Amino acid sequence: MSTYFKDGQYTKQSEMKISVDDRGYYFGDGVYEVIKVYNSELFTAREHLERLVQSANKIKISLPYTVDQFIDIANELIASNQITVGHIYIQVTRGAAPRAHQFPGTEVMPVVVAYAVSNPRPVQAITNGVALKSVEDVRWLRCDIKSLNLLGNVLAKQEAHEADCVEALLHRNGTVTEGSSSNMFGVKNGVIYTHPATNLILNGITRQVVLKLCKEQGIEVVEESFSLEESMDMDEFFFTSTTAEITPVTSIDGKLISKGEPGLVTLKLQEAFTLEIPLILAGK
Ligand code: PSZ
Repeated sequence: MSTYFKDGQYTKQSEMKISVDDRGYYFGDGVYEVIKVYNSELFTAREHLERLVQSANKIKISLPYTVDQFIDIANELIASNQITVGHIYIQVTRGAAPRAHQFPGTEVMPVVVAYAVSNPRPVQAITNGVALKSVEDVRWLRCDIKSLNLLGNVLAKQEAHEADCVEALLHRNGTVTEGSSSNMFGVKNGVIYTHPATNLILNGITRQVVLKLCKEQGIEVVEESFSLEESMDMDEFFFTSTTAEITPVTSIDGKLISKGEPGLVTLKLQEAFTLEIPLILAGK
């Protein structure tokens, strides 16, 4: 039976109580983070929690805990649930109050929930690559906020799954933005292209690790948007996220990319990423 954290208390999941008046439930009025755990240790936790602070600031929620307190909570969940490889989920909503769109009074406190789950690295997808389906990006214009309001992402992912694809390749009027839960990268003539970190994408922590690795490996990166048409013509394609790490793309809308196999630049980055995990865990 897994232990969850809510508002300062550790409780069995089956005994957790959340108000039906929680604004997360009514409006998706909150923010969240997913932090990977390797070897029972948090990976890039500070980067994720600093982004949580920024997301909360952008929607005017003041977090009840500091980054260090969140790290303590996450480590307690790893220990009490005996997680070796998995992830921590943390969400903060604006609190529980009778339903009204405007913010409740300052007496209403944000509600913090966190839990830990075991899940292995997605070895098969990472090794063999996966298929993408292009889907129009109809989300709002603040995709830089990691908000609980995920309906656009949910519908895009479902559309991809219904087409037997693992992820949706989102585009606004033909310009590629990101995935439904990932950042997208194309490789052409040895140069990596990815959408700049604007309001139209979430600036992924894995994206930032990959950009750092590119610099170290001497791989040129151009943070400029590209079209869906250009995507089809890339030599290689991959996407990144906390759980997907660096997942190669072998087809887009049924058209093979890089002959349907992970490309060499992608493989080089995957190797560098795997080597980076113990270094980051050791704080180097
Ligand atoms: O378990 C999963 O499927 C996860 S864990 C995190 C994500 C998926 N995705 C985060 C994400 C996202 O939701 C969107 C819209 N864009 C990019 C990303 C990648 O962000 P990082 O690398 O920080 O996880």
